[in-house]
Amino acid sequence: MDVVTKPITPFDGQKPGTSGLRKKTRVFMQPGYLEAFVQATFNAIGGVAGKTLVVGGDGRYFNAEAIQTILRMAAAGGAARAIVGQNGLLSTPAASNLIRQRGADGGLILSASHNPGGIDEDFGLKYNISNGGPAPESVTTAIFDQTKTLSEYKTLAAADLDLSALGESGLGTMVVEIVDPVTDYAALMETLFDFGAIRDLLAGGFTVKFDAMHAVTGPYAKAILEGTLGAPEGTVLNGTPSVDFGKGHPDPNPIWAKPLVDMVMSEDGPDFAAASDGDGDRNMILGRGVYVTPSDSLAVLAANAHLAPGYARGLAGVARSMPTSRASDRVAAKLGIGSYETPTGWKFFGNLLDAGKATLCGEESAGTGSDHVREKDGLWAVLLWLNILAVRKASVADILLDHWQTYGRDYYSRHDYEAVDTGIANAIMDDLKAMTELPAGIEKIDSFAYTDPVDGSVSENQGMRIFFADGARAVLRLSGTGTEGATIRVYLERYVGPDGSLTEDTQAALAPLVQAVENLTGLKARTGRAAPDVMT
Ligand code: VG1
Ligand code: CO
Repeated sequence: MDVVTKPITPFDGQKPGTSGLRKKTRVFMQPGYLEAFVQATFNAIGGVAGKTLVVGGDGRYFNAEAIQTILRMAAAGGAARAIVGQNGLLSTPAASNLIRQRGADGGLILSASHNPGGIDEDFGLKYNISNGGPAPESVTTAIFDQTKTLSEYKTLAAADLDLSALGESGLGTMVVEIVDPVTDYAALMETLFDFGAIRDLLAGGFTVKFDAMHAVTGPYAKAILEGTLGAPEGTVLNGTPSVDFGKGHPDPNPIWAKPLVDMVMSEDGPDFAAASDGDGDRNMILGRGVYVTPSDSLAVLAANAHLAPGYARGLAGVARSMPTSRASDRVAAKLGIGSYETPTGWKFFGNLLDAGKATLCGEESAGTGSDHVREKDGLWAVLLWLNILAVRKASVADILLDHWQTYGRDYYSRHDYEAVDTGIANAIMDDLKAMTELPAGIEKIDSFAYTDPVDGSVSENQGMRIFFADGARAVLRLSGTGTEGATIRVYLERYVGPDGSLTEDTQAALAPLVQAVENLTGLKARTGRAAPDVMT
């Protein structure tokens, strides 16, 4: 075996963010850059000798090339086996499932998720541990430390492998196993949901559109929705993955998936529609005439999950990220089960899921999932909604209204200011933190810190929370997935009880809160922005 050791000078800034390392694709393509991060990861986990790794990505530009590099380095490090999705494709939840099902030691997922792809766009890489979930902070910190001191990396002098041929081959002493990316994942879905009931619903004329946004979920959605469940061909839109996601922004929100939103808002629109993101872990849920906010979706799923066979035994608890609205807390309280508030990023749910404290988890950024894997899962959320719709035989709009009439409504929106000057963004956050005198109407401002109830680890500075006297809440935090300047996220929510006014326009309902945040922070004035770039 021709192991080659190459000297390397550390690269600055290889610090994993909310979900792995994300940089411009050209940054990742610099000689040695990817290699440095991969070697740092291998070093941080005590090497890969004898280990089994799952490798796959969302198919974006540089995905296939990066996989070849990773495989050579894993082989040089003495890994026993690499399980790779055919053509280098694996959705993030499917990768998580494979790690678990195959008892792998970990996995490398190549994705910048909802960020656009292409040579001038974004690329990313993250490491998942043996439970199938994103590496916790202890591991990502160790990786970052390694990137600062690295002096060499190991690779193999070997030609590229054919990633399209299913089956096993050898790379040095490592076995490379190319698997169909969909099969195991689809089988898992069938164990959780009543496919018969969903099939009957679809056969009865209930119409569905799923927008794969030219990203990784296309093959999964086609196989499951149009294949197994019998939805008509054409149910899946933009279903062929492309390296630049059709030059789009594979982020399933009302801005980037606007054509789908327009479709459901028209009179002859589908009964149900959904979209997923670049790597298949996010979901946007729509019904005819209605957009379901991710926070509400989590709450509705928590209240109705028992209608699906995989959750018929009930839920152990529900966890949400801190900026997610408190709608799911209300459901948990009524069910008498645990509810948890974690920092942003799926890695913080891993311990709760492993310990059996939470069954469902969700984030306001269109991520929902359960203990079936250790990542959020876009198609899973779609199937759970379909299962619930099949049992309740009501429209999405009716289910949502019924939910608000039971629990009240948390009017909710996130306003993003993108590519803001980093200095200005930091100053806005610092000023908020330093504020000692609170203006009238504000009860408390704090910086969110989290103590993991399972291992006691503490994560500080996870966003500024502003609690208003009338019960409303605003949160400000800086994105950890952007690749250009800073992105300020402003999360806004206001609760109205079951007897209150439940069907106002969301932005109108939140307008006074937006003004209060502006008065407090001077955000728009200081960034020179008239309006947010994205409102979800
Ligand atoms: C964003 C979301 C966060 C999500 C993360 C990864 O992070 O806010 O909820 O977990 O993306 O999602 P940030 O730090 O930019 O706010 V994915 O689908 O992009 O891996
Ligand atoms: Co994603």
